[in-house]
Amino acid sequence: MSWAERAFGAVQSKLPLTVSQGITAAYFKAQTAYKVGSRGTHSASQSISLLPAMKFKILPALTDNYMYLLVDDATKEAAIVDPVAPETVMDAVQAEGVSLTTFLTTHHHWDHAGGNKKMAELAQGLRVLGGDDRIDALTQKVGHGDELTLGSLAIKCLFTPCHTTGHICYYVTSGENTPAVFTGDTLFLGGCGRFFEGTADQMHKALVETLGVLPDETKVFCGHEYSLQNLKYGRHVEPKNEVVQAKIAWCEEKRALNPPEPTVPSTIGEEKQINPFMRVNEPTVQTHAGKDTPIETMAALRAEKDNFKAPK
Ligand code: GBP
Ligand code: ZN
Repeated sequence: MSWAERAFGAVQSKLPLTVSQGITAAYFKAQTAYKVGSRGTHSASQSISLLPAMKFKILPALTDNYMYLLVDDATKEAAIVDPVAPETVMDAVQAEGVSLTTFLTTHHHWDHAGGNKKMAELAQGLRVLGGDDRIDALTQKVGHGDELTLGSLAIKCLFTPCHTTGHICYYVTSGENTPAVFTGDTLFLGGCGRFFEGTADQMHKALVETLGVLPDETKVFCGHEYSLQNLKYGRHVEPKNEVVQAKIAWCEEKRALNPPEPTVPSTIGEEKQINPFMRVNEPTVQTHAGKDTPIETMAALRAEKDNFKAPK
């Protein structure tokens, strides 16, 4: 862990919320200006259609965050996942000609929920969903299994505490369409979030019992572009896993473009083949960890990944 991450952990746990949010906001703004410049973005924005009903727009924000605009094509009603950069969101809403009615907040961290207040002022009368009282502008606190609709789309809330105690993933379906899930900082492409407020047992439940039972074809839209560093850790855990190696090569191509392209979405089926944290039942992964139960393996992997430096 770097000094900044250590400091962040201390800030998250010890200080009153308003103070810690101010410090965190300043930290993210400084990092973004330093890493991508005041006008730049870390990735190209990209549109994806799961025909006929769902459309997604991937909107990069800060140094490595993703926001997602989710559109019901039939009614042009839209939801935004983690709108940390309100101007970017409003531009996309206008360009797409959609009507924004809903914020889906995955968790209270500033780089996800830090735009809620300003967004709620820019686009009034919206429903703001989330699973944690620390989320700004919340109008509807949701819990496991809660369902809502966005035009013809059905959205189901999946409670996945561990990275934070109130983390929610949002599972979207519509008839015969390929389903999608927004996983915030619980499941990343090839990795998972740090256990800031939870245990290995909880992450195991989240990844294996809650997300891992979704249909294999489900598209996974996660909260950060961490794919290459995660996959390089995955290669360290399972050096002989050829699916991991192929995915590293594919991600390297995407990230070498100018501007770099997002490596999201993956799918649940793919994650089960490449993500060591979803593979804690595999003998290869348990052997690497030197453990013989999935939960001990999960704890050992997370501890090792916390200090892992991916080779360039
Ligand atoms: C990286 O860029 O190398 N591995 C990251 C380090 C999510 S953001 C940053 C990090 O710790 N990111 C968090 C995480 O869970 N990563 C998964 C992993 O490292 O395997 N947050 O808002 C995090 O939730 C945050 C903010 C964390 C500021 C640290 C700081 Br400093
Ligand atoms: Zn987070």
